[in-house]
Amino acid sequence: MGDQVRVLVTGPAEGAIEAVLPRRNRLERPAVANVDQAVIVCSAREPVSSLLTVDRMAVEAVHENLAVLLCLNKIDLLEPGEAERVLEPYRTAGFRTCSTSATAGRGLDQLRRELAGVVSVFAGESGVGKSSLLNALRPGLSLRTGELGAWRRGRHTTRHVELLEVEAGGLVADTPGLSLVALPPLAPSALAGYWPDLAVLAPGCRFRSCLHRDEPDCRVKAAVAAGELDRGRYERYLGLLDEAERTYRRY
Ligand SMILES: Nc1nc2c(ncn2[C@@H]2O[C@H](COP(=O)(O)OP(=O)(O)OP(=O)(O)O)[C@@H](O)[C@H]2O)c(=O)[nH]1
Ligand SMILES: [Mg+2]
Ligand SMILES: [Zn+2]
Repeated sequence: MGDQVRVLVTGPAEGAIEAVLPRRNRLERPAVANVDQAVIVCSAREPVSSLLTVDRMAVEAVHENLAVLLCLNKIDLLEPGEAERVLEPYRTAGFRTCSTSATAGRGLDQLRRELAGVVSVFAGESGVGKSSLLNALRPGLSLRTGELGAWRRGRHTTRHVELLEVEAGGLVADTPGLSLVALPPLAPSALAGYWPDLAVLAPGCRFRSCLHRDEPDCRVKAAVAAGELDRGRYERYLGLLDEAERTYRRY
């Protein structure tokens, strides 16, 4: 889905596909090609999204040259100021963000603007409200949405993918998936390159090969200590770094 083709027009309403044009990218889950942006949807209540999952999806998106929009949904369940606290580290990292409530109809105009004219794929844990958001964006659409289970987790309601047209020529794929791409294990030394907030600091480290963990004169660690880099983001980076080391060696 999402392939661009060259069509030979053979009549007033007729054509034949001559060629499938080269793909800019191709995601595995959902299987969509030529995507411009990943909309990573999360929620801070019912369910509480794992930020590790959010960060992992952001790595995958940056790896695939996708623009990232982080969308915090279900803000109707949050205290004032809470949405800002969740989103702030991501804005500082250079990602675009928005906060929405699909059920209370909040933040939808901004989300519409972010989707205009580009091909987006919605990703995020089950139950965060991806299908609900698309339904809210496009009145008349009725994607199935799920009840939350006993643990306030979703139940993987969406099981297939469709490209849907939203405002102003934007196309959106709802997804059943948690992972955007099945990335081969990344080299540990390459991982930080997919974290925009770490990557900008790395040239300040003493060693070019710095992994920002145990090395002396590390600009990244200094930034965490000084409160310039979000500690949560940094710790999740360290977690994925360990994981990269385990899986890359085995690969
Ligand atoms: N309070 C609140 N509930 C919401 C909001 N958006 C969605 N929900 C509810 O959350 C539940 C899950 O919504 P879905 O849209 O099915 O979630 P999904 O992300 O598509 O889930 P999967 O298809 O399983 O990946 C439903 O009961 C929705 O009514 C919101 O903004 N606020
Ligand atoms: Mg869904
Ligand atoms: Zn470093």
